Amino acid sequence: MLEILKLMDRRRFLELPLVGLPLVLAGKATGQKFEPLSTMKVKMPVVVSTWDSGLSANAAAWPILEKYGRALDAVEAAGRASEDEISCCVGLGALPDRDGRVTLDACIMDEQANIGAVSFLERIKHPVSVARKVMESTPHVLLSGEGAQQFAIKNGFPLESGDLSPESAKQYMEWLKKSEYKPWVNIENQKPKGAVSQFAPHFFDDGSPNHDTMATVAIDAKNNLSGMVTTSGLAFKMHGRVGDSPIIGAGLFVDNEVGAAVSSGVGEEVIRICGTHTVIEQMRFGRSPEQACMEAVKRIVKRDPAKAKDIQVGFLALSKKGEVGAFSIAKGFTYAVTNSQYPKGKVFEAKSYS
Ligand code: SD4
Repeated sequence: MLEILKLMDRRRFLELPLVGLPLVLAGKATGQKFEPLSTMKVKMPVVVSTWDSGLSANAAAWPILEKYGRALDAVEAAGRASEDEISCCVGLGALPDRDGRVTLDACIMDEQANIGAVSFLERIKHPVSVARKVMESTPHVLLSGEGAQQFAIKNGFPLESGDLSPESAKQYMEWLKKSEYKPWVNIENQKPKGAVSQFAPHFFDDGSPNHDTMATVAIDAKNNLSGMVTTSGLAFKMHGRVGDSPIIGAGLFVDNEVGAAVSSGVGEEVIRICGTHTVIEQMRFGRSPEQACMEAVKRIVKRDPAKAKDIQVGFLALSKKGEVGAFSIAKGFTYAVTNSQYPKGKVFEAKSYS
C-alpha cells in the first residue's frame, strides 16, 4: 500500500496523465485548449522526417529499412538526399549567413547513444556523413569550423566551391538591401506568397520545393532507433552562430529504450530547454510522442509568450513502440512518414499552440 501511495505521489509530482484517461481530458486537466491529442501508431520499420520534403528524404531511407538495414544507415541516407537538393535551409545551396557564407550544422545519433556532430562547417557537401565519421573515428562528439573542415578533407570529403547557389545569391542580394539582423524575423519566418504558414515548405519560381531544416528519425527491423539533423541554420545569422541542430539533446535525442525526437525552428529557444531531451524524458514517464512534444512547446511559450507569437519551433518524435507525434508553436509544421503502410510516404500536419 505504502508503495502504491508513494507511486501516486510520484505521479502527481510528475503530473502524469492517469492510465486510461482519454487524452482530451488530460489536456483539459492541464488547462490546455488544444485540439484533442492523439496517438498515431504505425507499422515498423518506419522513417519519419520533418516537413513535406521529408518525403524525398524518406525515399532515400526506406529502401534501407525495407531490406532490414540499420536505422543509422537509413537516417544518414535521408540526410544526404536532403543535402543533395537545393533548398533554402539544408546543404551548400542554402541561404548564407549575414557575411554571405553558407555554414552547415549536422548531427547523428544511434541506438547505443553513439553521437557525432559538426557545426559551422563550410564547403563540404555532406555534413551528416562528416558527423557520422566524427562519431565513428574520433574520441570526440562535435567538431566545428575550420577543424571540422580539415577533418572532413582528411577523410576524403571533397572541398567544394564557396559560391552561393543562384537562388540564395538572389535572396542574399535582396536581404543586403536592408541587412536587418533579426534572427527570429528572418527569411525563414517570412511567409512567401501562397504558403500556408511562416515555416511551411514553399516553392521556388520553377516549382521545385523548398523546405526548412531536415531532421529524420527511424526505427529498424531490429527495433533499434537512430536520428539525424542537417541544416544551414537560420538564414542571415551572425557568422559563427550555431543553432540547436548539431547539439545532442537540443536538436536531436535518441534513447533506444524510449524513442527518438528532433526539432526544427528557432534553435536558440530549443537549446534553452534542451528540447529533444525534454521530449524524450516526458515520453519515458509515460507521455505519448505528441503529448511530449506539446509539453516542450509549452515550456518555450511559457517563458516568453510575446516572443512565441513571432517564432516557430516544432518537435517531432517516434516512440520505441512505433508511435509518431509532433507539436509546434505555429501552424504549418508538417512531417512525412514512410513505411510498409505508406511506401511512397504520407505527410501529416502537427497540431500547434496557435
Ligand atoms: C537552427 N533549428 O539553426 C535550426 C533552423 C531550422 O528550420 O530549424 N530551420 O536554429
